Amino acid sequence: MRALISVSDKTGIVELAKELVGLGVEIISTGGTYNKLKEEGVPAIEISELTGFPECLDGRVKTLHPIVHAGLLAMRSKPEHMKQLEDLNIETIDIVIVNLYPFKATILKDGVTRDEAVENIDIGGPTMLRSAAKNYQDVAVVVDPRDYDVVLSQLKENKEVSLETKFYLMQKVFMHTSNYDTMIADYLKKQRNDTEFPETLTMTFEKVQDMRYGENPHQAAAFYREIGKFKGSLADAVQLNGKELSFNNINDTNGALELLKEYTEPTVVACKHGNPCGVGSADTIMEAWTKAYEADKTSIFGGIVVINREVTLELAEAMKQIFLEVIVAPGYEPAALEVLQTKKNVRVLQLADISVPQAATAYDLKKVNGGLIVQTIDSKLLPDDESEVKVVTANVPSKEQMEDMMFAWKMVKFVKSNGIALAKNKQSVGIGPGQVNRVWATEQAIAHAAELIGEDATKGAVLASDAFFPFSDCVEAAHKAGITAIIQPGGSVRDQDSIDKCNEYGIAMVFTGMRHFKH
Ligand code: 93A
Repeated sequence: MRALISVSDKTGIVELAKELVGLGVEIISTGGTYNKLKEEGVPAIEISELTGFPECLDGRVKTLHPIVHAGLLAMRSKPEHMKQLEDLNIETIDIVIVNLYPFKATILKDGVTRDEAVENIDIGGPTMLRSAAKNYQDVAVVVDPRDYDVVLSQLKENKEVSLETKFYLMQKVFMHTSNYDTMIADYLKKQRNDTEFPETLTMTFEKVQDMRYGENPHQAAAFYREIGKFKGSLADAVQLNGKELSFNNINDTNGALELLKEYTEPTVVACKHGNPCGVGSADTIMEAWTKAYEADKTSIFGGIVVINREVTLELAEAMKQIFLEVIVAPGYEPAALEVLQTKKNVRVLQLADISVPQAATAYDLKKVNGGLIVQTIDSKLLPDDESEVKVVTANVPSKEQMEDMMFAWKMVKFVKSNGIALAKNKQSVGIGPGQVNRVWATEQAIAHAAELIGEDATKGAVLASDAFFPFSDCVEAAHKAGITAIIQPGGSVRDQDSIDKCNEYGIAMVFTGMRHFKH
């Protein structure tokens, strides 16, 4: 029996080879692997000796030789195949142990160049894996070090690897090589930075962990990480306290973080069930917290809080008073962290690059039954051409109103549609998420403000709408509540009705020319 061993990651290989030699297996190996085995006193034949051809081109050609591939692909059950091997003086290879050039580790290195990445595309390794796997009835092919044991134990017990195991190993090979190639294709596509949608879409995600359950306890779930570097993403965060994140935690925290990235000044965002429930911006992070908290002291309970400044002791003490599921911030004062760590259940995460936005070319994927809908992320806030953002009423908004409108506009982008957000002094005062009718969303935001903050909360507030007003009824409702300025995309055939109503009530209205549906 002959085994070909060619591995980049050489952990455990000496022990395995020793065991194989003990079982009477002859070892063939490539340069680096051969040297390692030789150093450890394991007898092996160098690949160039087998092929009679030197490894060349800086190792780009090592195993790419018919002596290797005929030895792997010959079907032992076909007399013609065996006769041909004999005529060509080629011997069969029965076991292949290969792991590939570390393409993933290479692209994850800081400052890696494209050439370095390309040099780490393994050609000979996958070729051997595929040859061996295609001939799985006759060849046992091991690509995962976790399978060394099963192969060894079967060889020890039965002097051969069972057909069932060989089939399992074959299946793993094609899963592995297809993921390897997908990773390469994905990396190269990102290098080109295009937004083209390819004919077939393949992406590789690697499992971080199985989860206790999904959105509900009867749903199974796992978390997969996209391969690459994603600064400012949850995958980049370090957990400092609490249980592992649940499915809903990850989904909600992701949404909260994307919203937070819209703001540069000290800001706190509280989210619940995928919608913001309180947002505050201020000169200090403590004031921002107070605004976010006081916007809705009820819904924040069991919510997600994301913060774009270091958490101070004072802030930690305040957050400790309520039950929060997740807190994410770029840093924590040591004393603040100690306070938060006294609460066993709160998941505390540190995300240094919390404000780094996603690449505008990143995909937003949505699985539907029988398919996948893919779009680029909603990376814009306003149109590139700023002249599209215009005041459409006789009444021109004040500087403060304009600031509040932008504050609310950023927020409403992340409110489920139909979404309405009210703000005053850079504090969210009412949010109407996910209604099937826009006027209901408006009414809900107003009712939220009155119930949670007080009857006067909407007096002098501004309103942001994620999409245009189909009728002037929202303006009516806003006026009744004392709202003085409105920001919305515009673009309805009935825009003039809404403009007229605003003029009648002295409300200032701005059209942004950009819609932000979020379904
Ligand atoms: O450069 S390659 O694509 N050309 C080859 O012919 C080849 N054969 C095996 N890379 C090749 N390999 C890879 O070399 C294996 O997949 C393995 O990762 C690595 C082991 O090389 P060494 O034994 O010299 O350290």
